[in-house]
Amino acid sequence: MRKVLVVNGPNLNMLGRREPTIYGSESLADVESRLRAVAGELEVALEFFQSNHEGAIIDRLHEAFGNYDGIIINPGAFTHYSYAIRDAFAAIKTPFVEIHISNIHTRETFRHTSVLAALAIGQISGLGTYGYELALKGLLNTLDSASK
Ligand code: CA2
Repeated sequence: MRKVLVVNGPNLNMLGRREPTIYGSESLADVESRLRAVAGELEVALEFFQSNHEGAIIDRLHEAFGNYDGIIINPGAFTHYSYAIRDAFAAIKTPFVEIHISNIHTRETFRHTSVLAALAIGQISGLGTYGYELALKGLLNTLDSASK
């Protein structure tokens, strides 16, 4: 069975508790259980990790080295400036999809840049929490194509 790690970065533990107009009303636990249901249908094993700390995310990515077929990450604000997380992805070489709940390209200028996107299979932005499901399907589709 394929294994996928789902990483959520800083402040995403607050999902559903504040700013529903930007991020919707679902909690992170709701997002996880919905994604687990989809993963069950697709016969893929998921593991979830959330941290507000850059180093903890980097440590988790290092631990992921060689242990997952792919990674889905919402890096939160680290998206826009964490060269350290970018270097971790470059080191582990695990294929990943970057997902954002909001459309980062229509928000403040500082959110328009992702320092990770150039290493990603692709980026999903602005489709709400449904984007996690799209990220999973997109990741698996790319992995399937690569193994043919
Ligand atoms: O749109 C996204 O998914 C973001 O990655 C979310 C980050 C933001 O810094 C990125 O620019 C775009 C912030 C997550 C904050 O999540 C909250 C959720 C509810 C209440 C407060 C924060």
